[in-house]
Amino acid sequence: MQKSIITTLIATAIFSATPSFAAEQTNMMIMDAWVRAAPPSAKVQAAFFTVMNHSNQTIVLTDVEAQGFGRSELHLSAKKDGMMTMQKQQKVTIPANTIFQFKPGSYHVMLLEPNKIAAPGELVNVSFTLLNGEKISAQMPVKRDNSKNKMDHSEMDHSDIEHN
Ligand SMILES: [Cu+2]
Repeated sequence: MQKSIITTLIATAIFSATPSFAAEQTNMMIMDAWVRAAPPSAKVQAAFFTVMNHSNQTIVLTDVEAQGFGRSELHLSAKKDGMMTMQKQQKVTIPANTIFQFKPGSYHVMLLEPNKIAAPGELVNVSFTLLNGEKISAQMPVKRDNSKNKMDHSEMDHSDIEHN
């Protein structure tokens, strides 16, 4: 993994006309990550976490994949006409020197096509691809949602909404 990152950075430095990311490895941390527990029959799970961008440059997440899931997507939830909806994002931009939250009702990672729904206590390895080609991954523990309005949100986010 380490080697492939270095190779990517070198390749970027040589071939990119605008090597703005090539000078240093992306200084990004993923904190407080968790995957929301779901019934074994669920079709999707959502992952939440905090991204700390410790650099003076924008970080752009362009893709995400998770072990044990056929497909994963960057999503944004929003309230529209009193209904919670969510949309796939082609990218998520983390401004320089910012703490950016993926949280219920907002940005999240949608884990689709589970081999089997991840149970509380298990870890899901989630890996992000950045615009500069770098990959950053995190182990995200599965936890039950303790928020007050979990019923509303978990049901709406995961059962009533179509994913395409
Ligand atoms: Cu979603």
